[in-house]
Amino acid sequence: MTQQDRTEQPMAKLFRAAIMGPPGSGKGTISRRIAQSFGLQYLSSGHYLRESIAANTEAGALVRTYVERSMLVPDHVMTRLMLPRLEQLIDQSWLLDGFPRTLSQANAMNDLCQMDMVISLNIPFETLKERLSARWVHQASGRVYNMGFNPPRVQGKDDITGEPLIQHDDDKPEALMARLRHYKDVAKPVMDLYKSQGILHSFSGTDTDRIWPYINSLLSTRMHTQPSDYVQTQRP
Ligand code: G5P
Ligand code: MG
Repeated sequence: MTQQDRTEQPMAKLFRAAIMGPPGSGKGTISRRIAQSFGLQYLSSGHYLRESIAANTEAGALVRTYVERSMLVPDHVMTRLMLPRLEQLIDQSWLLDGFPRTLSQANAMNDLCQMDMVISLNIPFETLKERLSARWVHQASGRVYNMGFNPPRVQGKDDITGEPLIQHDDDKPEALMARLRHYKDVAKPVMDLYKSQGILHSFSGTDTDRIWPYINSLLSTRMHTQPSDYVQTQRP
């Protein structure tokens, strides 16, 4: 294909979305379904933070002090972790899980690009408590299991690698309460911002499998039935 062919060929418009919700609300579970169904790149802030902790760098040691106490990692650390990754995906559609989480992070994102959609999950507190205490993860990949909802094929082992699953310190009860309380205070101004931009879509319920069809349908409508909205000429 020549350069001219490439510049004249129409391509799907980029689609940028984020998913917000308290700890355990199903951001990771739903994000993976969205990424798989709609072919979006998936970026999870929690996963990158755990990766940086596992790398044992100076930055990772700093991050660990916040994550282990279930506190938000400072905004400048988060934007330094996430924005360069987004800059690298300048020509791709993506879905962000867990970022932006504060107003300052949302403003930094706005300076980089305008998002098309923000999905907010509104899940009752009791449901969150039950879920997180049953959650186990595969440390290296970030794959998440739930002993009731989404158990591994072999108890205590990752489905793909067979390696042992672990439970995060921040899923233990005391840490969990603090995370849930703090989430509400910090999320409100972020949601207000996206509401004012007309891109916030909230979903309430206790079951991911019941919420998912509504999210799936919203995204299908946005991405498939209005193709003229999503066509642009590729940059030279
Ligand atoms: P994370 O990793 O982003 P959280 O605390 O926001 O962590 P978490 O815990 O990852 O969120 P989730 O992704 O919303 O939860 O939910 P999930 O993992 O999909 O589902 C939770 C569990 O419930 C799973 O076991 C799943 O299988 C199960 N489940 C899902 N649906 C159902 C259902 O319908 N029924 C049942 N029974 N089970 C279900 O961030 C970690 C830390 O990093 C820092 C913070 O310190 C944070 O605490 N951090 C940031 N700090 C500052 N700014 C940011 N932007 C930051 N991002 C991360
Ligand atoms: Mg998650």
